[in-house]
Amino acid sequence: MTAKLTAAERTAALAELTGWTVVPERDAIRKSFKFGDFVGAFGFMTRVALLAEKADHHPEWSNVYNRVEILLTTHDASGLSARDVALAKAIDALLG
Ligand code: HBI
Repeated sequence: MTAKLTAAERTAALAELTGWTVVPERDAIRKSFKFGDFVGAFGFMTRVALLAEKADHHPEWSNVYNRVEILLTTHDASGLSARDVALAKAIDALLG
């Protein structure tokens, strides 16, 4: 069972992330990405999918042409956990 982050832990975690915003009604974090075209967006999604599978932790996400919206929360914990923060960091690392 993954534990939800406390308010202090969440604040500290968000300080280490760039561009991720809290979605209070979901106890989640969300970030939007924009690419040159659909292929760039889908290639990014492919790489994120491999990260997610390796982490056994999966995003809630959407794609419209060159844009990708990613929301991270932990279903097992009904809220934000360290797994979400770790995946967010790994996703950001894909873009350098
Ligand atoms: N992804 N976001 C998210 N939250 C989860 O709780 C979760 C997951 N991916 C897989 C997973 N849990 C595992 O527990 C599976 O065995 C269900």
